[in-house]
Amino acid sequence: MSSRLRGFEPTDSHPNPKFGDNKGKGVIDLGNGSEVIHIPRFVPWDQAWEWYEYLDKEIPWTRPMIHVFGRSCVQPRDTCYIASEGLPDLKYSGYQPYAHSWDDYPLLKDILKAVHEALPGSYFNSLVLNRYKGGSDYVSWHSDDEPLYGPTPEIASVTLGCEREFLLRRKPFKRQATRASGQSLGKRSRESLQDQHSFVLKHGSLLVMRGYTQRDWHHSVPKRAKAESVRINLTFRRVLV
Ligand SMILES: O=C(O)CCC(=O)C(=O)O
Ligand SMILES: [Mn+2]
Repeated sequence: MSSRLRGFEPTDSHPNPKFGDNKGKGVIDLGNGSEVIHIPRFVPWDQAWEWYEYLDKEIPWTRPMIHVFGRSCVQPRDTCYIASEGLPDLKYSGYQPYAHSWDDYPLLKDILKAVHEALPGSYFNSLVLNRYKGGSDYVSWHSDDEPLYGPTPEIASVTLGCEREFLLRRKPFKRQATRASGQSLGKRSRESLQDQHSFVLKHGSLLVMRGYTQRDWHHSVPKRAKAESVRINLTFRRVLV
């Protein structure tokens, strides 16, 4: 086994190693029209490592300055933005990333195709790539609720390399609204109104957030104290035109 693979041994095999193998797919109803889909074995192990190697080397990663809560800081992960031509500009935390072309990175078109095949009816035209170089790189609590994605964006997130924890937390005003309503909830409703969810996003996995997840929930990839290796994340979104 190469040193690249140390610590990343697959915990389960790929009995049917082809694209779109939805084995292990889980659909989590978050309630109130929000939904998460988790496909742990979206892409076969070796294929995912080929993608990782290419992206780690070829993507023009940057670590920009961003502005959060009135303060400037360096974004705590590398990033790159890809978008189809003619879309409105993306801007977040006071930063407007340069939109690279899909044509410059043919592999990204292949990955996009695989994501579209796994999610019939979906359509993505932009991609935010993130590279977490170790456990101290992270993304803090936020939602991808920029107006250019519309009210119910679908966001498909592929993980390559080191696994990381991904957290979802219901936004506070929703929790207050639910309690204030004073309704008595049945067992199923209580379960679907759980306020936090945690996923371990493994090498080759796909996580999808749908419906009102961005309106009603925050998500984050927290820091990890123990030393970790590099994780590359691809977050596909649809910018409305
Ligand atoms: O790395 C991840 O899994 C999430 C990244 C993310 O939330 C974002 O880029 O908006
Ligand atoms: Mn996000």
